[in-house]
Amino acid sequence: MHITLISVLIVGILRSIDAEWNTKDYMKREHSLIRPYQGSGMTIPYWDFMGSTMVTNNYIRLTPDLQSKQGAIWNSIPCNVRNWELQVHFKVHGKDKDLFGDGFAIWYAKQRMKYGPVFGNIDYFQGLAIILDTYSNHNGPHNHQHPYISAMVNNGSLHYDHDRDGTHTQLAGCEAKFRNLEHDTHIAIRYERDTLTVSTDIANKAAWKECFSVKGIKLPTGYYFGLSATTGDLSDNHDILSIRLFELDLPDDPKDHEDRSNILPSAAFFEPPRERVDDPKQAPMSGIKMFLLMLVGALALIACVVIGIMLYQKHQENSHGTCKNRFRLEGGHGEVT
Ligand SMILES: [Ca+2]
Repeated sequence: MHITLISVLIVGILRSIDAEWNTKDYMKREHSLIRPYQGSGMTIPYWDFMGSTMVTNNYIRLTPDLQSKQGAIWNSIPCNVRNWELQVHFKVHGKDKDLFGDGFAIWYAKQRMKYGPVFGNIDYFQGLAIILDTYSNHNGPHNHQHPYISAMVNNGSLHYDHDRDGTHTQLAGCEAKFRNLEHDTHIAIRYERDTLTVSTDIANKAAWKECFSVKGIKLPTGYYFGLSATTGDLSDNHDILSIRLFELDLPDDPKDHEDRSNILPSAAFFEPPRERVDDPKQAPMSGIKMFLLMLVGALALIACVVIGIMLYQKHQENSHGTCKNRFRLEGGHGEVT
């Protein structure tokens, strides 16, 4: 009886470990939101909600598929984890096949529980925004398709420009067709050693696909996680099924003990506005590749010239030699006769 119970427990523990990325990464319950959502009464432990947000047994609906709604949920505990990964299981869906919006955003921000124009949160925010934009606002030439996932880091001085879909303040982005899918859709935001990597699992393959990765991102500790969504003239259901925060186990990170509580959010690299690079991660790589290719080319050219000269000299020597031999042979004949 006891043995069965223990083995069931062990199997259960092993399974739960297996489901995570790294066995040494720890899920932080106080920054996560998993079913059953509700504690005693109507409250959700560690989370506050506002606006049109509706909590059901199976999902948290930030906005219904109705016009002019905004809703949000915010973690009530500041996050003091230095290296983390946030995994969000979401579902964006609606009646209309062609007309829908606006999308939702995942925040790691200083201020929480505020209404505003940026997907239901304040403009000039401080922190990080991962924006899952389903509606293209700009009328000019499009440099990418929607839905579109992008990242923005703000120290409080930048304005999110809806008319340009935030393209001139984004760090990086990728197209992602995550809307109205029958299967589960997930996004992972990984912040590890000042590198921000956003991946999606929207192809029903149970595997992460990298959307983009940006180095040189400095985020303070002590900010709050939140999710917000808005609808305008166009609408969609923006549902959150679960939020899981993992503390990444990086024993070799020397900066792990550096105090990050009072720094301002900053990003070393910004994408040039309007000039969409196909893959932001490969942009610096191709420069190095080009240089290496040119170097190899130059070396090959020098080698060719040197070998050419050597061959020419050898050829000259050989032809002289042949002449000499012939002369000797002919000479020899001459001597015999
Ligand atoms: Ca938009």
